[in-house]
Amino acid sequence: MNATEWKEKLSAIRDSFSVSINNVQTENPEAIELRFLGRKGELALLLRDLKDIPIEERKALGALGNTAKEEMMVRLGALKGVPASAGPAAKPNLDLTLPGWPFPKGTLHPLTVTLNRMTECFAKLGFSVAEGPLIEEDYFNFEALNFPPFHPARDMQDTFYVDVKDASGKDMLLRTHTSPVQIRTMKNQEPPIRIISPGRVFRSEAVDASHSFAFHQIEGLYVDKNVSMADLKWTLEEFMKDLFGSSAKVRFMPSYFPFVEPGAEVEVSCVFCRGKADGPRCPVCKGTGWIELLGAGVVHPNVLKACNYDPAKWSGFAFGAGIERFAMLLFGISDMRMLYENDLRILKQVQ
Ligand code: 2NM
Repeated sequence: MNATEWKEKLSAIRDSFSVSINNVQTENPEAIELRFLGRKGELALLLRDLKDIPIEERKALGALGNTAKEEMMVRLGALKGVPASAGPAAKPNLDLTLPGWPFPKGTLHPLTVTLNRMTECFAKLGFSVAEGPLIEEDYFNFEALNFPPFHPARDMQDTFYVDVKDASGKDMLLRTHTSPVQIRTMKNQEPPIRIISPGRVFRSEAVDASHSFAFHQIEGLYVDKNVSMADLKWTLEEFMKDLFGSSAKVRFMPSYFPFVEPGAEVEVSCVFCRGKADGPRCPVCKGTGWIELLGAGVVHPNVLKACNYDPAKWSGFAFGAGIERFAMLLFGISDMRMLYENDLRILKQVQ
């Protein structure tokens, strides 16, 4: 037999296979399978004949034969109710009660979990979330926030400037805090205002265990009639108790931020050693019993004026915190850089 004859024979087998398949009412599928695909079936015999054909043609013919065999199997399978594309599942001994493939679930990043928990605490107190652009104008990031013209925080070494100018011809910058979101909100809305603004901020700083040039902040703002330092203290106390447990205490230490007066650094009682002076010195609070976690204060009248709020009518409090610092405390992470390295041992520890 030569190659041409072999091909003709293959073609004839396919034709009679088709005829049988179309007459399946009179011929059962098992009989068709045996006749064409069985060990001594027509196709097997034809493939055996390949040995008489010169080697250089044999390969191509073998491939044709195999294609024909696959087609026949698929068509027979369809008759038996097995889907043609089912692959391994088409095997007759399929046990549907076996356990499925492991399908590992992803986890939320510790920073996301921390932010979600903080947002949830403030949501209960009536704060909604506000967001804004990462690339800001000098006006929203500094000027409206009562930064004096030559304040060191405006200096090139703290702020990343971008080679794009705003409408007033000043270089745009990467926001150094999320306060510009609060300014934008106040300019667009009348009091009462109760918002938190979480998001990424940028500062030109050397990276170490507690600093990064790109980190995350959450800031809060409440403006209404007669809002005072007492409201601020109550709000932050409630927040800390919710996040760290009901025994958490809060204390205020006087501090300075251009956009508030008075300003305070807010400390929470150490959640690790609970302020016990005996025993080994606590590495988190350094034995002081207190951890500095937020900056806060009563919104400066100049900030309210910049937003066209009358300081005689309205007052407000504001606060700001780094989300990384909270994440490190909540999940016992000692080095901020671990939050950015995507080591699965860090990523998988939550949930
Ligand atoms: C802080 C500390 C104290 C703050 C102030 C304002 C605004 F827009 F109302 F003036 N937003 N955030 C603020 C106040 C932020 O972060 C350490």
